[in-house]
Amino acid sequence: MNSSSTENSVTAQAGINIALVKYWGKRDPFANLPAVGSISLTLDTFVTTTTVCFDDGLDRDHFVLNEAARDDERVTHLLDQIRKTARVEHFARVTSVNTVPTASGLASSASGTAALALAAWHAAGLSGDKLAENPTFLDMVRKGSGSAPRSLLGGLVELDKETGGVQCLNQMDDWPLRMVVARLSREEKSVSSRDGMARTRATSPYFGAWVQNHPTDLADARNAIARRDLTRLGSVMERSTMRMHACMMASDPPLRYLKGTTLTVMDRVESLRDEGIGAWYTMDAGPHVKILCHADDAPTVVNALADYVPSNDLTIARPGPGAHLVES
Ligand code: 2P0
Repeated sequence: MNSSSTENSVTAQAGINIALVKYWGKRDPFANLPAVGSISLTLDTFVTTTTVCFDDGLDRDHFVLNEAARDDERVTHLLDQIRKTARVEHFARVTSVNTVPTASGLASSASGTAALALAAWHAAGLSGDKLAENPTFLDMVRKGSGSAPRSLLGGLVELDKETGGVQCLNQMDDWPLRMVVARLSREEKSVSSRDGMARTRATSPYFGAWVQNHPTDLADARNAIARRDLTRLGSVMERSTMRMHACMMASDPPLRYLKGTTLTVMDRVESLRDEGIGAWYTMDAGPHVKILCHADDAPTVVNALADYVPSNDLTIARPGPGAHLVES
């Protein structure tokens, strides 16, 4: 690669993805291989846009996130892997703009890792399309964040537990689903997903049952997607969500990401269903609630939550594309 310049500056963008069938727990913490597979929906609304430039004028990596300089081990580690693969020695300037609340359980690590890896790969002069099928690239992305490989592809995506590979199950071009995102906090989570998963695996007596029952959730979700059966898919999503939270709550010390407002919103979603509106909730490693519904029902869901969540914190997200390069 040529030395110092900004001509190798590359920008990539990736959306967050929300798991419908959840990933929680690792079978190999070093390789960051999951104990279970997962199925997610990539969204178009909360995205990370990241520019990377390797520059021989730098004496260390510089990372700026939303205009604030940060030291982030995961960024440096990913850049180290790219440098090794591309035989590049220069440090990098990384500028990232995240429209997702960082580290609050809204999957910012997935969109952030996917955008960083894609931009850095190309900025280092590495080539290749279909990177979501490239084992070296996938390995780097997964080590950065276990859920990040899912953000490489758009629509409904399955991550295979055995291979770590991802595949698109449905591009969602002709299935108008929406995720209503109810943001219930701006606080950073107190226990990272990585630490939470390790604690759950080490101490929750339900971890074995979670892993053992998981293939049924995956199979039922795949089946629902193949039939475009939203009612079935929503039910499986809620079941997987509650099984994951039950498993982590049984850890020692207990791990609880859900807040009182989370339960209030869950109650309202259930009562919406009693009123005949197809809406289903899911929560990740944070208090926020994401509600899956048909596009036609999304405004009704938003109205129903208006008494509990400020309108600025309610967003109707559409299915989005996979990580892609954009003009700098
Ligand atoms: C998921 N979560 O499937 C699950 C549901 C949170 C709850 O993947 O340690 O930041 O980097 O593999 O990807 C969040 O975990 O964790 C996550 P690491 P990651 O979306």
